[in-house]
Amino acid sequence: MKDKAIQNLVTKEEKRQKETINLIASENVVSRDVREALGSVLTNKYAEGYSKLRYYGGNSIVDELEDLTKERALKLFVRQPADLREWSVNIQPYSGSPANLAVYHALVPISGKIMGMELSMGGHLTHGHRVSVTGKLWKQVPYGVDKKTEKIDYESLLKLAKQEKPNIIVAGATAYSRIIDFKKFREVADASSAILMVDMSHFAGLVAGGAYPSPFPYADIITTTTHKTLRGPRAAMIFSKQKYAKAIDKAVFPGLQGGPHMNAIAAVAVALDEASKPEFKKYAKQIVKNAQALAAELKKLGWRIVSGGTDSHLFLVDTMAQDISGKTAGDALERVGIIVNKNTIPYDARSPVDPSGIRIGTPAMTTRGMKEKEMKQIAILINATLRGTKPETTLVKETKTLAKKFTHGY
Ligand code: DSN
Repeated sequence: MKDKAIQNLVTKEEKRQKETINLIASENVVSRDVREALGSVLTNKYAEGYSKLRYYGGNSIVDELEDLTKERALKLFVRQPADLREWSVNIQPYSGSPANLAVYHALVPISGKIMGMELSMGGHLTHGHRVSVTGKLWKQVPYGVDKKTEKIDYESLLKLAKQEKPNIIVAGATAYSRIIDFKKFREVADASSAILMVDMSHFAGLVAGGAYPSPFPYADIITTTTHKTLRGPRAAMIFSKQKYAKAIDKAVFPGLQGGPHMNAIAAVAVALDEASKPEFKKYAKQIVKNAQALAAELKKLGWRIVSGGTDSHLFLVDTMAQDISGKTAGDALERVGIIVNKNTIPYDARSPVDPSGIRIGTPAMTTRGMKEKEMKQIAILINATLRGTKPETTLVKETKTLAKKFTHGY
């Protein structure tokens, strides 16, 4: 790169990534092919509209690209060929937030109700939170988890939906470690005549790899980002049952977006093909095994894991149970090279800027080649850091040595 200032920052960031242990649940390490597609000449092309219905010339090749990407997306997630006719997919959303916004824009009248998991319980801003535009244009009906089990209580969910009659119910979360029962959500949606949307952004890769139940037999709409467990570029997709497809397409373009990022779409196509391979199934299962091993080891070392464990790629640690705030814990871990994010835990009495816990996820380190043995080592490093049982300088060295052994993907 001729721009030395930027090249220098890219090189430094690559070094930082390789020398640290990345436990951010929503991050991953994409393949070289995904990066090549992102950096390709496709970034030069404007393609407002949809395949064969563009507002610019020169789109015959990107039309092929868009069609192929959609075909790959449907093939990966809609397993039964007979069901393929039922589903449509829009692969133009720039990322998860605009994808969710497009769904509401298409299907929920302004001031209508979005029933979504409360942010502090593990939901997402775009599930109707008041600081997001999704909570300003629409009214959120928030649901949470049971105080004792810290799991979704489907009876309360049903009661709330019947009482509030939301227009749309969103199943999905950013900090909920348990399997979501999509069949129960379907029953709740049917009982309240609501549309059922699943935001599978966090666990899409696990669904693709068969390590998490598929929402496709139950949902009307499924949104997902492509850069988390799915291990693609930063982008998103909206799957919808045919009867909603036209409204969704119109909401994405011209409703909310301009020209699609064709380079990102090409990278999504690459990631979708990678996710269809047998190795990806192994990868998805290993992500869950690693999260379970890490949670179990931390539990053994005396840390309280929210809901007692995990069925997925992530879990929450209640650091306040040991009198350490989430921010203090996150900062201390970052100083030794372990990257997590501070996170609220259900019924948190503290604020999101300094909450009671941290969120830990395994997709990135699993891509880099780690297995259960390394999860045990990471748990020991986390425990020593947070309890201050070893000098920070020693922990910095131990973390770096471990991280540098696992750089697969770079
Ligand atoms: N910020 C993402 C996450 O980390 O879960 C969701 O948008």
